[in-house]
Amino acid sequence: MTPMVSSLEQLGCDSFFRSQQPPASGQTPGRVISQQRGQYTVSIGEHSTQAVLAGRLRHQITEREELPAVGDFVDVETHSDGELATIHRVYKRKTLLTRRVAGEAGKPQAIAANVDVFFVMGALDGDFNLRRIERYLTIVRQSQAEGVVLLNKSDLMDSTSEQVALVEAITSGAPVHAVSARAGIAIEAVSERLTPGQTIAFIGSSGVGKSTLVNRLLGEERQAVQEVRKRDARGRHTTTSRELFLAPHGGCIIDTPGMREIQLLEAELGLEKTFPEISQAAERCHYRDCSHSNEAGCQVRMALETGLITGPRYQSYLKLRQETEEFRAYEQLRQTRQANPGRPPPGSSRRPRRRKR
Ligand SMILES: Nc1nc2c(ncn2[C@@H]2O[C@H](COP(=O)(O)OP(=O)(O)OP(=O)(O)O)[C@@H](O)[C@H]2O)c(=O)[nH]1
Ligand SMILES: [Mg+2]
Ligand SMILES: [Zn+2]
Repeated sequence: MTPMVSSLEQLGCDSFFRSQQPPASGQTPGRVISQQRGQYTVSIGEHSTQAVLAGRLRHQITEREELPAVGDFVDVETHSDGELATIHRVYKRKTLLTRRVAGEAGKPQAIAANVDVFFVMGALDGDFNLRRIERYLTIVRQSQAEGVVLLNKSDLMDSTSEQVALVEAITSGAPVHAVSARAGIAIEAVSERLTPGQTIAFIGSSGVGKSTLVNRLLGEERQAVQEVRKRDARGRHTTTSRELFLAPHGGCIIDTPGMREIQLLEAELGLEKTFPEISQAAERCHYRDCSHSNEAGCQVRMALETGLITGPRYQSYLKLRQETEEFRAYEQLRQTRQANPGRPPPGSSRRPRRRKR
């Protein structure tokens, strides 16, 4: 057992979790702080313990995203030898960030649970891409957490205002800050959100400086950091697993490994919040399930022509929407198969393509 002086309140256990069913006798609540192949490190306040899923919980879980993730609150039963604990329950989540696992069509993976603010990070010296920021913000908003954009490495720039303005134009209200994790410039934008009971997390490509900022907030070099490759300015995937840390003045921080691709699952809410000008126009399209490509009475195309919607935003939206529709189709197929094992997959009964309003 590793000593870790903290209380569950400091770890973010508030009335949202306290008002859920209390732990069964012999069990204590805790928070998942890291995870390595089926084994979890759970902080139960004074200390942390290694834990595995109880057999019964394992059987109850039917979807992969129901498995505990970093940030989850769980009930554990510590055993008399004090070495290994079992997880009996996962609390209902405040927020949950999921993505599609690369290479496995449609499979959802929980990235982090119960995060209040996700800082979407890019680097001003090259690694920042408006379309990728839109993608991250869509996923963050779908998770129900708040999104804030950080453009890091401002120490390398003479001026940042132009780039900040470019990004602000596509975040639909999410704040954008130019910061330097290494030089400690403007990081109040982050530390002010790091208050007792709050959980913040960093996501973004490898090498943008997530772990450098985490170390600065923790006041010590807890996370390994590595130079980006000179050849292509890419990061080296230094951080390899997600981990939750308790900050010295309260608040929890989750560092994540740089993700090469982050594919969408269900993203309706995220898209609506990230592309408000498009979803507003789409509400007035003639066909409810308009694909906004060439239908008559498409208000999105109309807004595109009048310049209310820009070309790159339109393309970006269509791409993300396509992804989330692929996921839905896959889910539907999977659920039908689960409900009728042995039956041939659906597809023969064609739904009418368009429903007129
Ligand atoms: N100039 C400058 N370099 C920075 C800054 N922040 C981080 N770096 C450097 O960028 C490189 C990558 O930083 P990391 O913190 O390892 O990046 P990361 O986002 O955690 O990367 P992964 O763990 O691979 O996802 C290191 O060499 C850092 O020193 C900054 O504000 N300015
Ligand atoms: Mg890192
Ligand atoms: Zn349309």
